[in-house]
Amino acid sequence: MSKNAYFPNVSGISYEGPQSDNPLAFKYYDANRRIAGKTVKEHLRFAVCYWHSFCANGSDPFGSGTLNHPWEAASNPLDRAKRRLDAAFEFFGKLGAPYYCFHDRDLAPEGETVKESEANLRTLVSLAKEQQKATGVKLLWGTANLFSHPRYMNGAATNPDFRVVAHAAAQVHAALEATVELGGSCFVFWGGREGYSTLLNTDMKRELDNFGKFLGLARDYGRKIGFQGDFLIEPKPMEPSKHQYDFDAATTIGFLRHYGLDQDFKLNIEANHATLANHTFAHELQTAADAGLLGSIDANRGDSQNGWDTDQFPTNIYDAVESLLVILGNGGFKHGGINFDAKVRRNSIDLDDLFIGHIGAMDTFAYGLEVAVALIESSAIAKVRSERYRSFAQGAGLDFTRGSLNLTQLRDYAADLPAIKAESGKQELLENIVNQYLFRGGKG
Ligand code: XLS
Ligand code: NI
Ligand code: NI
Repeated sequence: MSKNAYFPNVSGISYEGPQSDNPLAFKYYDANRRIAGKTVKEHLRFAVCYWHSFCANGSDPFGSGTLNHPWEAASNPLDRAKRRLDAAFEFFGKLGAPYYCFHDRDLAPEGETVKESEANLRTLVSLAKEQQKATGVKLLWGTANLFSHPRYMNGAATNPDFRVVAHAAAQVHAALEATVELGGSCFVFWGGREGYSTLLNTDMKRELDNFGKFLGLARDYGRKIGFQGDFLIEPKPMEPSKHQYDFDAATTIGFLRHYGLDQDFKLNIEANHATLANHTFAHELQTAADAGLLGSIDANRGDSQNGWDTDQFPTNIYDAVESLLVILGNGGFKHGGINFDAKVRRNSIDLDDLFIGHIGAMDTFAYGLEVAVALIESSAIAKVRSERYRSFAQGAGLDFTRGSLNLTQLRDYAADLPAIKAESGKQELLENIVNQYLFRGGKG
């Protein structure tokens, strides 16, 4: 297949700077620019997601597909998968994306039997391996789609029917092998239908125990076949289930610790899932980071006027700054990266729109990176924040921090205190500082 078969109008996306009017050029993402000790590309580790970009056809609950992608024009599912792979790698190369992510069923079609599905996946994995070698594009993470097929309507690892649990295990078994074969850095579990609709038919304790057990088995097999990266759980509060077991970061951290999985599993935090849980993206990232479990992110955005996973491309530079402050504050990504779990709107039907969506998102995070680095280097925010907690850095406050005061000693300390003078939280000042760096474009 020619390297120019599906996107003939686009030769490649390059950096042209903020003054460029070319919609098919980066205005801010300058991949090889060095900042804070690394290139922008190394900091951000962008990944294109296979499902939204190459598998989805724009259908929604009210209407059928609108996108009519040329790579879908084959009647045999395996041929379609091969064409899709060619289109995907042509796109990754032209965009300059260093990574991609997939579900097993994005890459290869499900067969009639477990064995047939495994064989289909192996066929596509060997082709993907060749493409990776030829282009240098790498796999950020793989995952198993344990939610689309009707057999999973009552859950996968948390299904009340053991046969379905075993089927889910077979799928994870193969998806792990695929991920290892392709050198993926992470393996994700998004608990699509791991949850329930009504307690009247649900034994929640059993389902959670089964889920914990299942993930432990996946970890054991992954490690056995040489997977050294992070296993990741992607929290989401709802949709498709009414109650999802991995509601948010805090819930998931408690789950991982309870089942002894927190040494191997970290979190993949998605922006739109955070807002669905009534949190900010930054809150979820910080919760994961504070637990030592921030692994990777799914970058996208929701819509503030409605309550579902609209998976739009992220364009909000303020959010990008806030999230990168947490990510950089945590030492940056190790195995993870920024996966664009985002799709063009169903009326964005030009093939160019797929590039344009990614360009905007990559520019947003590149800009956010500049601003976040400048803010961190200036210590403007950190100074105000540490000043607020200075009373814990000395005297009785330090003793308390070290755990050497009991409740009576605290009482005695308080009894001797003169009247406490309250201090300002300085929120507006801090918000203005963030804006000040945004106005300057992050350039100190
Ligand atoms: C759905 C999830 C899904 C995961 C991968 O809401 O975001 O796309 O990222 O299974
Ligand atoms: Ni996601
Ligand atoms: Ni999502």
